[in-house]
Amino acid sequence: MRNSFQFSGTLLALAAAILVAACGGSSSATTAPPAKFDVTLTNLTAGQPMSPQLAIVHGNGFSLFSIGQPASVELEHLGEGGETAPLVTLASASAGYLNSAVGSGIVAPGASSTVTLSVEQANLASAKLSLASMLVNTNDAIAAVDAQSLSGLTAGSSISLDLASYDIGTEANTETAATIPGPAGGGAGFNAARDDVRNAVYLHPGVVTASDGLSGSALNAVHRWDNPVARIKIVRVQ
Ligand SMILES: [Ca+2]
Repeated sequence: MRNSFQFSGTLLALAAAILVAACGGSSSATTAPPAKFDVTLTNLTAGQPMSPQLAIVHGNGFSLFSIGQPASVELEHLGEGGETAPLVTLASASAGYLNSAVGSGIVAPGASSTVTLSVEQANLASAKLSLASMLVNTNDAIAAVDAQSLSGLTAGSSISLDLASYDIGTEANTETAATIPGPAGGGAGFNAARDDVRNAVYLHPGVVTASDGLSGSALNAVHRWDNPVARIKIVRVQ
């Protein structure tokens, strides 16, 4: 009986040790869930629908564009035709790429659209958000933010940013219907030609429109804008 009792006691102690080890192991092996961000784009313009926004989270090693430098062909696809896939391919092949999301559809003037992005905790310190959307009643205008840091956002906090418009410098601002893919023109999007005043990204000077006498322009006064053209709100929801 004594031996049996000792044996049972040993088993109990062993079981307790395993339980403690299992609990301890489970606790230490649990990694914090990824940070999660809701990014909402609001179109502030009167007459410029915006293409589905592309939001990219990245570290060092990726840049959407550089002022004064030529746009990538992939950004040209977005800026002339609202296409996001080429830029997603470019970004995802870069060293700093973390995640991306594309809006669900055209963002009408006054409307908003939200995408959600996750970032692993280990990558949070260097995480940056870049976002771009085409003003579709233009030749090659985008609303954009380049490399906004996300590292300072704690769970439950948010920041809002006003977005300027950029001319990506890949297409002359003729404003003709044939060159404007949005509803004001119904024309073509991307073409490989680079015929802008300079082959570089710069702050957009705005549209001239037929209302101000630009011959052949498919645009009128409602398509004009002043900066900012959009606002984004970044909420860290987790
Ligand atoms: Ca242009």
